[in-house]
Amino acid sequence: MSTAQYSPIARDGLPFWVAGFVGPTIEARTCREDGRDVSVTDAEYGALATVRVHDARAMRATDLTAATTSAYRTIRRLLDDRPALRVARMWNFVPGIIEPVDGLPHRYMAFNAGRFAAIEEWTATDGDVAGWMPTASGVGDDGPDLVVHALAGPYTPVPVENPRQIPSYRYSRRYGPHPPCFSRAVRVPAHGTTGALLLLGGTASVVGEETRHPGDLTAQLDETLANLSALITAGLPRAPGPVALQETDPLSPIRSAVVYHVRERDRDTIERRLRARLTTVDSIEFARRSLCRDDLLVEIEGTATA
Ligand code: 3EB
Repeated sequence: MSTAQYSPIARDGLPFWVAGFVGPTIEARTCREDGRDVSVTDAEYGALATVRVHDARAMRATDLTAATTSAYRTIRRLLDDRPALRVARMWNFVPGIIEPVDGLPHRYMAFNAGRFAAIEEWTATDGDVAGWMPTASGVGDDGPDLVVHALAGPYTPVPVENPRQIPSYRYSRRYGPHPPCFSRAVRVPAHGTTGALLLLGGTASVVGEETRHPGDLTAQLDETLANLSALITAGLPRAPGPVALQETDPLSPIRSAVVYHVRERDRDTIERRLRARLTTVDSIEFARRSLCRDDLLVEIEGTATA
């Protein structure tokens, strides 16, 4: 499907477009510490930092929370050593994300508590939460490890919220004692051009803070596309000009899409519908994964450009 070359960067679940976006690798290092692999790839246009916490699936809730905070602190420390870079986007792969752990219905809640604590520390030094919060994906993993990736670059990412959705960090306690913490998208300069790239975080059939259309794949897909349209409209303001001459399909700026789907058998249906709706994309990747709510069937992330 995608023809992008990923080679120098260990993929570890990262989408193909990331390698093309950061450009050639300058230096890649990995070190193993107690129970974790920590790696940084310095590239021409930014860096990728990854923390893999071994066997997080076997952890108690409190240990998973602490391990998550610690992974975020490690990423923060790695990037403090690179003061020109700022974090634009994170990927979180949480083992057994919607399985219960100790008193919690889902392991995602233990993860969210740890991420919330870490982001609170970050904002204590960086000021207003909404002023810089990275965009993210938070999905499941069938393996035993917690994997957290951060993409940082030599720019100030501009966070974008979706007017159809409550900001994740203001979710009510219905979705757990600590809210998730991510912006819906960030806008960054594209490498070597004056154009902007919108990094679209994981987008699902969530309106306000509620899941819409539980159990209905095509309705969730259409709601997700409506969310992506609203996000692109909010994040990529159009040049002024006669309306008739402007692009009318709000999804046409999408360049890459990554689709996470819960059930293997839904892939063909999703692909057919996306091929019809995303007529200008360069690549669509599919990955079967659990999602962070047990009533979601599909989530889409990617990039868009004006
Ligand atoms: C939602 O609240 C559900 O936890 O990092 C999208 C993007 C979602 C990121 C995360 C979760 C996360 O919209 C899906």
